[in-house]
Amino acid sequence: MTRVAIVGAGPSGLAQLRAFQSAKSKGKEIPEIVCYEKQSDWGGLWNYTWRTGLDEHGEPVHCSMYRYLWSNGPKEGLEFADYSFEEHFGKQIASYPPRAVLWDYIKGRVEKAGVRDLIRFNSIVRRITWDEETDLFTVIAHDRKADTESSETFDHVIIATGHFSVPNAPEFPGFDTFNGRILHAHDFRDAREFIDKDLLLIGTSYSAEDIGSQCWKYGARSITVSHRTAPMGFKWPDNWKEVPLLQKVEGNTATFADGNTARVDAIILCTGYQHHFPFLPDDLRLKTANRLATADLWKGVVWVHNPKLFYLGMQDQWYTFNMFDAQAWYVRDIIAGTIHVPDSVEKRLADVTARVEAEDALPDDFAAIAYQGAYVQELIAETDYPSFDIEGSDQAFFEWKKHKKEDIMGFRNHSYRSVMTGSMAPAHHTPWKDALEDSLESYLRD
Ligand code: FAD
Ligand code: NA7
Repeated sequence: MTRVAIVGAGPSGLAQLRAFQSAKSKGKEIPEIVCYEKQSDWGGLWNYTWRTGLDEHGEPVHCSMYRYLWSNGPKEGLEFADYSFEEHFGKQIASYPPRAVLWDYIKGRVEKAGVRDLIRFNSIVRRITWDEETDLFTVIAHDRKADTESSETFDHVIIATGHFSVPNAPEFPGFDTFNGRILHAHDFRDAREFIDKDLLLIGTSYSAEDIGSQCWKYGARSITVSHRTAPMGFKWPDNWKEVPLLQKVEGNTATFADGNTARVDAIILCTGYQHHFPFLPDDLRLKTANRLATADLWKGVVWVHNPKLFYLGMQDQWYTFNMFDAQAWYVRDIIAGTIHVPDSVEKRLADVTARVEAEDALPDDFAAIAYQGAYVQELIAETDYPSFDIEGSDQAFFEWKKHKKEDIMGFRNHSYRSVMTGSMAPAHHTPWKDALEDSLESYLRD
């Protein structure tokens, strides 16, 4: 029987498990599946931990999420087409759920599918190799609870280990003598640590925007955001400023490229993440920038140099959960033999080149959203994943961008219409900036 290994039980790995289970429930024969997950529970980044650095087993902590994190885009852009928010919660809910609410939703679908038994928890994959003669992969994993190592062979391997966990952490002159805390966004957990502090953030993408907003919401004295390329340019509160790139720190004084200085208590590097696959040899390891058209993946999922190896969710993301679904259903059908992969590396690479060129020609973020929406559409058109109004989802993202521009601390008070069920999300009972308590129970209260 065909054997498939899935590495990671975050949203991408879980999408793959659900894709196979969905085929099985329709009477199709599916491969034997083993999913390896290094954490003790599922949900990937959404499985929050207070820990930073090393976990209870001495392995690098995967989690990059923090307390008080609310969805940074509308839930109407990420809803599963086969499991709506209304099905899960028994009612429509507001559009920007906190982390705990989204984790609950992710779990609901796979609990219903009954796929937990396919996952080996506390099992970190240490090494994967491919043998040309047998045409098989060998997966070596370490069960950290039993403290035993296993070695098994598989016909296919699906990498779903995410790419927002291993920090890209540049150093700036003077860091080694700075009189305060320096951390990467990956290690940020609780905004209350920075109450009454003057904070310096480096970077201008989601982490800088959202960690800065969290710290502002919970009472930081001031937020200074330093950019390498361009400022974010939102209408920030009075105690928030954007400055050019940091040049050096001396004591607690930071100096920027325009010569201006600021006194800061702590520095948070919001400088992004690395695609990091320490368990893969050179011939199987993806090396790509964080972009919509990744390097070396045919249709964004098939490793061009060995089409028995797949990667899920390696793109930069506007679309998330339903894009991972589209990819998982697609990979499932390649393995089943109903979707055909071109038989030459050149043909597979030509697809990558075309995608890269198309992305490079996009004029702005709106076009980039539509580009990724079209990619999701392209994949689901070839499988039995329930089709949905992707242009309607694009629209929710367009509205979101507009609402952020209007009021960066108020965009999460808006509501959007579900393209899965057609119903409008209610307004949340408390404006985001005043909702300091954000448990699942509190968020779901009418
Ligand atoms: P992950 O969620 O990273 O899951 C990967 C899994 O692989 C983990 O469980 C990990 O333990 C496991 N793993 C890793 N290495 C190994 C190994 N060697 N062996 C075994 N298991 C391994 N998306 C949204 O849609 N909305 C948001 O609001 C949002 N906010 C975000 C905020 C932050 C701070 C970050 C970092 C990301 C956010 N995202 C958000 C994007 C996020 O990437 C996706 O939502 C989603 O978690 C990606 O799923 P994934 O399964 O691909 O990866
Ligand atoms: P991103 O989106 O990859 O952004 C990284 C940011 O870091 C970006 O603004 C970069 O600036 C900046 N950067 C990277 N290296 C440097 C150096 N050396 N100096 C200064 N600035 C630098 O990562 P995020 O963590 O914000 O977001 C990742 C995910 O987390 C995202 O999908 C969300 O869902 C949550 P640049 O523009 O390249 O000059």
